[in-house]
Amino acid sequence: MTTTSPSRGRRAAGAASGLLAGGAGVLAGEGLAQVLDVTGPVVAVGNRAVDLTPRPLKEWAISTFGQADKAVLLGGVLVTLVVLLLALGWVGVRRRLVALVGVALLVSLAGAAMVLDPAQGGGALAVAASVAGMLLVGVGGLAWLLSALPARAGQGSGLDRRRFLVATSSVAALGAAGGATRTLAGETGTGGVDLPAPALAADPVPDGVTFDVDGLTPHVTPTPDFYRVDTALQVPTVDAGSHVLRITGMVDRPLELSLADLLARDLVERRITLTCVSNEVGGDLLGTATWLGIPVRELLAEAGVQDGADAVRSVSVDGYTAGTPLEVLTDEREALLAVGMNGGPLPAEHGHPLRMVTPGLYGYVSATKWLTELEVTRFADFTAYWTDRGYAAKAPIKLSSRIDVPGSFAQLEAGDVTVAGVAWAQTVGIERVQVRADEGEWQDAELGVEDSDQTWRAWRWTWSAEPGSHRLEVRATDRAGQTQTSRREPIAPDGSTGWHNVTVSVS
Ligand SMILES: Nc1nc2c(c(=O)[nH]1)N[C@H]1C(S)=C(S)[C@@H](COP(=O)(O)O)O[C@H]1N2
Ligand SMILES: [Mo]
Repeated sequence: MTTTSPSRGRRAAGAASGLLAGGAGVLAGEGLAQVLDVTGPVVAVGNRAVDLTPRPLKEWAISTFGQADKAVLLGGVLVTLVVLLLALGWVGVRRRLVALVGVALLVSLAGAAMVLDPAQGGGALAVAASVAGMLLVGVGGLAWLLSALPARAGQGSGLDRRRFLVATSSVAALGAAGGATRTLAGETGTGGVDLPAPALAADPVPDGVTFDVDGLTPHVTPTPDFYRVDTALQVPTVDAGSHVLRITGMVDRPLELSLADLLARDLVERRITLTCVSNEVGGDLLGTATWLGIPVRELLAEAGVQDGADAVRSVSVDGYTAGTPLEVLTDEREALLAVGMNGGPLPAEHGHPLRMVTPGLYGYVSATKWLTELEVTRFADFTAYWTDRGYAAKAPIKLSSRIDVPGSFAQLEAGDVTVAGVAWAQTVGIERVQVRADEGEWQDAELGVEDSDQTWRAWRWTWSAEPGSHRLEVRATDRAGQTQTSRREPIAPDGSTGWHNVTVSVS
């Protein structure tokens, strides 16, 4: 009898072997990486994928999936991996070498991503050991499974089947051990920072800063509700005890400051509204927190900035970089290196243990989280993460306003309706907010008491609503006399413009 092509059953068993060995390999790599304290293969591959994603796709992902964009990306990476492993196992029934080389290539790719990961703290040896574990379990496991595959599905001798069973359960056990190690050892904290009381506490929030209106954004954003935007697939966990900030570049005296050195200084506390350049008109990628920190200009003065410098390049432990104009970091707006947020230490997602907070500039050029270095330099001499992707090098926050209530498509009853929201023009201040219905006359809204020109300002207006469908619009004027333009600009390259509007129906 001459065998032609392998039976479907054998092919399926081969595909399953590919998935099992590959999956076990990944888990073994994850477990080893966890124990050896290096970035694991899944996150490393995901991080490379984030960096390689073209900007339009990234923007589409953020606008379509919002804060879930990272979960979607990781899901995509995993689905691709599963499909490749099934295919390689299927092919491997006939061409074992092709399958083994294929899996080895996948492992090498993951290994390369691990080596290139900017957050890769652990040593080369630890990375090599994790990759070796993946190779051993992934490639070795697949070779064993394929060789133990019963000759014909359903027809193999009892011995054949037992051999295959031993192989599958051994490979599965190795994978399970890796997965369990990963899960059990995966809990890492960020604690260990005792923040001293500020030398200069924030002024109390003035009475009347906001209005008692359901749905109106609170003046200070609770930390759990504070928006988060960063390129890190896995929030970096930075050990506060050994963290060092370096001030380098065009300075007379380069500085190296531990967190303890920084905390020994006079800390100031201020409320500042942070804003993301990706905030669409009407969007919620902004928030106000009480930040505790050290004025950047004091540290720059100590380092002694040299003539000719016009920029500070900030660097994060995760490899992210940003460029901030030197003048902004040294003027009276007093940008901070923050160690605390809303009365507690910075949470990991918001940059623990140290980040920049710069009033008046979009976050991508001024709010680097997990900060490790400030390099005094010239804009002509470097580019940064987002400027490499087409965003502007200089990005002051644009004057803007938002209607919080009523929401879009709200169903209202005729009569007096409260319309309310926030407006912001950080470092300039809000002078006036106006609202109109159905392109009628602009009406002045009532403003909340100003906290400072570094925070947003609440507004409220009472509208006598009549039955029908209506469109409400808002626009703000800043203290420099500039009124928001109606022209709609996209978020790239330096922030959106246009008037926010909501359509409501009144019965
Ligand atoms: N290390 C690092 N810092 C970063 C970013 C980042 O991707 N990586 N994103 C910036 C952007 S675009 C914004 S808007 C702010 C957001 O800060 P938050 O996540 O604390 O709200 O962080 C900035 N700092
Ligand atoms: Mo941002």
